[in-house]
Amino acid sequence: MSDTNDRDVPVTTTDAGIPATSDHHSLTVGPDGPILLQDHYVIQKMAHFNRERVPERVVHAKGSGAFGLLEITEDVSDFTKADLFQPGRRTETLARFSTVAGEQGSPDTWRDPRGFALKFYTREGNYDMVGNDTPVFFIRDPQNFSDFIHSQKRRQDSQLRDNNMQWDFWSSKPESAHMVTWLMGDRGIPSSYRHMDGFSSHTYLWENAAGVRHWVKYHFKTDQGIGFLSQADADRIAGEDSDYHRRDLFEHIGAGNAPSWTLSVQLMPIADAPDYRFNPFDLTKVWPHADYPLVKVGRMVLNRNPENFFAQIEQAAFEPANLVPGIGASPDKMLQGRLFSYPDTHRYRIGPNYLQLPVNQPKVPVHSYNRDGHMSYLNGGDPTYAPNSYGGPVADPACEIPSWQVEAGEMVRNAYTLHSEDDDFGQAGTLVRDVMDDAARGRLASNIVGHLSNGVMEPVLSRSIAYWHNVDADLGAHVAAGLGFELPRDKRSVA
Ligand code: HDE
Repeated sequence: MSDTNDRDVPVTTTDAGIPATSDHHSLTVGPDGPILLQDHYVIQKMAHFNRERVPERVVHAKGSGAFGLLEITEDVSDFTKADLFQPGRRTETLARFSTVAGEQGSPDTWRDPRGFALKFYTREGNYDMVGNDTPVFFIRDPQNFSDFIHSQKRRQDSQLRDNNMQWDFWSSKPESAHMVTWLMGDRGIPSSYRHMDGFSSHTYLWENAAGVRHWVKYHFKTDQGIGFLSQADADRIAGEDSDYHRRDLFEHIGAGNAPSWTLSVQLMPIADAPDYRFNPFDLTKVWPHADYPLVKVGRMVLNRNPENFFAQIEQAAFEPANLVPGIGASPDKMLQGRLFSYPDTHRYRIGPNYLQLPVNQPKVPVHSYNRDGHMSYLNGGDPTYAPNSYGGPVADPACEIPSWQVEAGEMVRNAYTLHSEDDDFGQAGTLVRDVMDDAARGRLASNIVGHLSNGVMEPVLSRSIAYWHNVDADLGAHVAAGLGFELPRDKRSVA
């Protein structure tokens, strides 16, 4: 039986590999009669079609990805023993870039942070660095995450997005000011995924072979240069091509124009943290480069498009808890929350054996004691329990990921202990006054006024003007004037 026909193409089959006898007609009684239940092929096609969708990501639903390599060009072995960061090491990599609040079909050019999720298929298992295109985030405690996202997505009643909701949340949470300044500025709408930076945002922990530890923050600086879209251009493009960034990435890589990023890190000796002038684990803050300059590590190149978007990108599962020896977490409460949330979302969205899917499988043998579960096909053989007397795998204490000294204390629900310069508006003001130039400040004010002019009402409006006044008095005055407000001075303190 040949498995090709006279046109030398494969013969259509059912999912069981059985040759199909027609690509056009269901099996009926006579040409005009009813379809027969025994037409297993047409039933399988219709039934499978009804089951093609898996739940989209609850955040970061719209995204695109590519494969490539991370190459370590410098020697940072004094700071970490992690194998993938050793001099000269080249590691296969998967990257997925995304917006946050939009659904799968939403425009790539909406104003939003961009996900910058990386999976490194290292020789010690998968290491996932799941960051964003901003070095900070809106909130400090994971308990607020679902509330924050609810305020950015769609209303319960109209299913419409609502700027008033967004500003109600932001202006009620002054800790969001630094990130909202990034978001309302030029970085809020990158011109392409190739023209944006990536950051760990969180602080992680590195340990070298001698056990010396440093807190670390990652910076992936685009080698293409930062590019951004004006609000007007982004709005126009959203109507012309909702997949503008997806198309750009796919077509540039397809044409051999591989984008790259230079990886550098900031390193803080572990002993510096307790007395540093602000909490170095506070995700709403950056570490000034004057205090902890960038140390170059290597280069990431994305040079291979996915062949099957659903299998390789839609089902890709990134998790900050995938930490390999030499790299640890940190007391950052947001990171702590994420260590749980990502594998939880994958078990729900894809299934308990999501790590057996080719795109999520490590490139090294797996010897875990897990077994069975839906769609299992890789679990190892017996014994499936430890300890055992029959040659089962044995854990290696030397591979413990680095940790830190935790002071015992009462169980409390509190904000972080304040450091001398902990505040909510200082770094946002520095970003506006010292990092942005006049033109960027002008675009920031215009973007804020434009966003606040769209459906935001009292008491949110006045609170939002006070919020911007607290970031920077001139900016606050520009925003107030842009909205036709002249706020009495005493009204300018934010709650
Ligand atoms: Fe996420 N985030 N996140 N996030 N996040 C998800 O996991 C979560 C946060 C980021 O391309 C989800 O697979 C919590 C910060 C990226 O597949 C979910 C908190 C940063 C992606 C989740 C945060 C990120 C996600 C939804 C507050 C930058 C897309 C789908 C503690 C440092 C990854 C999924 C991809 C996706 C949880 C905040 C980045 C729900 C609980 C901060 C790039 O698990």
